[in-house]
Amino acid sequence: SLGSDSAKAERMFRLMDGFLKNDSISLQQDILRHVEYTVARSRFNFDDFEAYQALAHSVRDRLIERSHDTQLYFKRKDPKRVYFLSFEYLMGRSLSNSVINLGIRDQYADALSQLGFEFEVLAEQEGDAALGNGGLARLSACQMDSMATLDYPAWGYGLRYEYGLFRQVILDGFQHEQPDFWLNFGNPWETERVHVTYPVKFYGVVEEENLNGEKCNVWIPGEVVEAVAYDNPIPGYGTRNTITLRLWAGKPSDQHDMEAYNTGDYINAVVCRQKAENISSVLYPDDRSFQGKELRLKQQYFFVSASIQDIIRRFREAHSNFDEFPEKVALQLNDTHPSLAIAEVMRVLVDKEHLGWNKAWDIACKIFSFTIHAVIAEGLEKIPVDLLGSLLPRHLQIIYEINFKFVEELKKRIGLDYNRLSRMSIIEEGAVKSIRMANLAIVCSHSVNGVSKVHSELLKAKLFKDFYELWPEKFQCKTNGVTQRRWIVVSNPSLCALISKWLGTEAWIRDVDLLTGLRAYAADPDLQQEWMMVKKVNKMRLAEYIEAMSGVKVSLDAMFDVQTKRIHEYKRQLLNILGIIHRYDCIKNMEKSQRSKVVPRVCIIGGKAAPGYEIAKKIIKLCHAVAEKINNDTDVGDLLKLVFIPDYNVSVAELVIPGADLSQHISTAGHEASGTGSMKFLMNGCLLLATEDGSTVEIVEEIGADNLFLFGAKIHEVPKLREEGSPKMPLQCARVIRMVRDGYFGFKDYFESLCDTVDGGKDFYLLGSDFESYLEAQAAADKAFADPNKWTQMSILSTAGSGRFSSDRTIRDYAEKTWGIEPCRFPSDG
Ligand code: BZD
Repeated sequence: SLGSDSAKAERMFRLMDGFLKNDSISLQQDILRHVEYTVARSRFNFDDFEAYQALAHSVRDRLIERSHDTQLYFKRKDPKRVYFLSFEYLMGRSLSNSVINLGIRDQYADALSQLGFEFEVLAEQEGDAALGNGGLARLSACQMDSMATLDYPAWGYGLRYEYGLFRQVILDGFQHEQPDFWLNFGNPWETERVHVTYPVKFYGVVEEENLNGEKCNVWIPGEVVEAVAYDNPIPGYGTRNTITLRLWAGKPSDQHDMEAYNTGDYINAVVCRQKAENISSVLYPDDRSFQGKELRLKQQYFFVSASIQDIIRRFREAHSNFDEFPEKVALQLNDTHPSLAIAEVMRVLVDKEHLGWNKAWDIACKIFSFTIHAVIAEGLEKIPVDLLGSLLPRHLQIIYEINFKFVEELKKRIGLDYNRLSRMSIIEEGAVKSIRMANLAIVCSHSVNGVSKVHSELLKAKLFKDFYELWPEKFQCKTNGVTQRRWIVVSNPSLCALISKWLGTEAWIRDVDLLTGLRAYAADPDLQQEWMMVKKVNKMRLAEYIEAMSGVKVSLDAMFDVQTKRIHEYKRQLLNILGIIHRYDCIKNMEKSQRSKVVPRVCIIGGKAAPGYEIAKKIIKLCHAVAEKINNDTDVGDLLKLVFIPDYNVSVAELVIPGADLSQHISTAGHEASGTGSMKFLMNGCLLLATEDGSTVEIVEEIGADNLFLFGAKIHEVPKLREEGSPKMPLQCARVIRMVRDGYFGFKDYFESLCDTVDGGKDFYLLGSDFESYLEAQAAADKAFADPNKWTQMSILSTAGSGRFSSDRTIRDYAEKTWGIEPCRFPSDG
């Protein structure tokens, strides 16, 4: 009989035959069971995609098991938890990453081969989860992997967009955007929690009510939308811990529609219900700046409100006194996008929990911390007061109150310095009165950080100088990092095996500092030989992909020179293209006898332009126009090729990065907050050609200036160079611009405005003044590549020095110094 709870649990465990097993027969049985009953295909007749689906479902079962264990364990231990709030996550594919983190990749590969399938081929069937734009979103994904691996009691919260980042299609060299309806073929990783739903309110009015003799504010909403949770398991590596990324989707709220049904307008009521789903339907594809659009604001509040309700519900399961809230909860704001959470926490504590304002504020100030990813004031989010007031009337009142109290306090500290007071105010007066979300986040957070050393210094010296002077202790630096699990183990298995062989251990996968052990062998001819072989194999893979995508055949002996990232003027893909034109021009004008000295190059560019970003789109077109000319010039042949890789995303990055010899990170100094692509290339033994910007400065500290190719103006030189204008555009630069202007690559009129950005008198991004030193750095790279042993040594040293740029280091730093949380590891070996 089922007497006690533990007897019940015991019996259930026996009925289920213990946990899922990972021997080859069990895995095969599991996969076939999913083919037959989940995918509903005959196990005697299913294709690769169906095999992938079944495989994914069998992996998902194992993830769910671990996730249950982890959650129960957290519940029992009740540690302080961190809640990571991010509007965007670029997870990419999950299959390979999951089986590697679960430690059962080889078992699966084995099981599949006995069924006549190849693991790698099935893994290719998976589409990317692209719920984000660029660096910020991929960083969130890397950090989730580290939080799970380091056993931190963490949750990620975000939005489940139905349309992820648009797919880039190139027609005639022009970018076109196509919707990414990524859920079309189902998503085996997520679990819909139909019972985890919360109402989210919008519009309406605030009324004052009398509650036991005390005045209190009651918000009567005009619209209510239900948020439903979709849970995505994030497995750690070498641990049983599996944490959750909870994404919210909109669904209609029954509550709200009652009246419409009663008045008989049935059709209209049903149509209105659908509006609710629109909230989470599409990701904004622009990573440049804030969007003062109502839908964007609705998305932000929707995700914040549902997350806060969920966090408070979990807290209440074990606690009744909000004094304990800061001991149990840390909330991390990933940029300003989720910073309405501050007003929401205040609203809940004051209006619903009836805590006094000061007490509520004290709690809020202890739980929030804030990461800034922007560099310039224009990149900071501002929300028009009118918009906020109509959508979230109570929140506007709360923000006014926060600001009033802050400014009063400030006056006491700094006196009546009205200029400074108005700069620091959360409210910006002016043509469009707005809320400065960054100011709100800084005022409330106990920690504010930049994402690299130079960025954090810039925040203190420029963007938030006034705040730094007021609260120097709040300002921190947390240099970004990326996860070596995804960026070496998953994407470069041969390099992974080689590293483990030479270090004599796989421990570096969890303890990445061990990579420095490779330094001792950097000059060893045996390692160099094997290292070169690995690179060759990866270049081969990439070359095949390039040929399939663009029809261009490339030589494996050439240097693969890659610049892949979002297209932005400040990232200077244009400088790269102008450099390529210069290289082409030089080859054309060279004596034939001299050509044997040219180091052959394959230049690879990839990235998406925001749909409304005209100049960025012109850069893409120019790249194609130049490629067309060069690649069809038989006279130049293998000495130079240029290819544009369309639809760059996480899974394409996993193929491109391991195959690169050289990668370019050439932003105008002072414009890239950190840059994380460079870290992935570095881990894969790719040499960097870079400006001293963002995290490159720290990469130089780690691997030494001799092991990469630096060029260009330094951060402190930029303002002066800009003031001077571009007094003399170097001849070489002027010449290549002229070629574009003269129609050498066609589309002469179309490129005019693009050329103007360089030689039109302003040259804001300093292409002209950096051009010569860029060419010098390129020449130095050519020279180094001509000596394969030297190059390989530099490559080994790059990987060896990449440990500091692991997100494990970043997350440990946040956990220990900012969140005040400790690992909470399920007692098992993983
Ligand atoms: O964040 C990027 C920075 O530009 C990089 O320098 C930095 O390495 C990464 C990670 O810290 N910022 C973004 O990716 N920003 C956005 O994607 C974004 C999205 C929406 C609105 C504004 C910016």
